[in-house]
Amino acid sequence: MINELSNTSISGIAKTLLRSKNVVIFMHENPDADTIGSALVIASILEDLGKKAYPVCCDKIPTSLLFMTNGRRDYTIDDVPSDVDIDLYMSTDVASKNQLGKYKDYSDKVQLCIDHHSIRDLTAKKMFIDTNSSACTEIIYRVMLRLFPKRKLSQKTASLLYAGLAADTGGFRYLNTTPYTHKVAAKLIEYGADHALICHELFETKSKNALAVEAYAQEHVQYLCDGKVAYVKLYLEDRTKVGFEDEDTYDVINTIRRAEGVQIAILARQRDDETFKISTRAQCNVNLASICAELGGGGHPGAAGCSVNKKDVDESVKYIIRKCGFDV
Ligand SMILES: [Mn+2]
Repeated sequence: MINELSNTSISGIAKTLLRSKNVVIFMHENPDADTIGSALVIASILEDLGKKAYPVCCDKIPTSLLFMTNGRRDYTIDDVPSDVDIDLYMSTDVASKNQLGKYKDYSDKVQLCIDHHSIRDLTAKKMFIDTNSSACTEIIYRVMLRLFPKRKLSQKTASLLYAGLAADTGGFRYLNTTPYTHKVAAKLIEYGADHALICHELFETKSKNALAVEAYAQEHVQYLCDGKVAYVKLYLEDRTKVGFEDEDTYDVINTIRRAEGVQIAILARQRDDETFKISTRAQCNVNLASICAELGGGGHPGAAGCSVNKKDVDESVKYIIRKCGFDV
């Protein structure tokens, strides 16, 4: 299903890329394999076409995903040489202006959004929003096919696209996985995507700090509403006490939602003196994206989040739980 905000097509994306010379591609904050894979493959398409491409992310690439970037940690706007005239700013996998983080002011400059999130406040002149795509890299694969119908994808490109697919479908387990996802994955393996290594890096390997914060979360999780809601709150001081960084908390929400009977999992993680980041997951039929959008966030129906003021965090969590149909 193409979102009603969409006003361009795969060939429209291809035309826009062909017309541009110097392109900035924004990834979202706390970058994941999908936004990284999408941006880097678009960049390599553009480079192949003799253009200049600058993938940009407001946050560092997490250690666990450095296998995708050959160890490169930073993709900042300062990488764009000052004498280069950017003629296209675009974004991949970015749903909201806030997800541009410190580059939020660039949101008005974005002329092309390629994404699979339906609820969004980042808009552009050209939008391709396909909520049926399991991952943004599934869309980028179609762009590649359009631009180079005869060419074999390189192993590197196939691996980057595969990483996005695998990550956003939880290893092809989530509801967003479609027959087409599997077809694309099969093609990417034919092109040499290193699927076993990618899945090992994405799902089987964790930093000791990540394991520590997950253990801490399991110890401190509260089961509310007859065990249907799992909720855990992490404070700034827990970082030094337990020993973890932001990037180590990526899987905490998945750890707490695995408890039997849990339908809604909520993580409230203090980001700084002022704000908490709330992440939510649902195993039942609710639309967390629209609930979180009411609080200024967004995401997918089953996985969404928002940032709230420190003083509002408890009320916001209660609001989300009630909106999901539970008494708290
Ligand atoms: Mn995605």
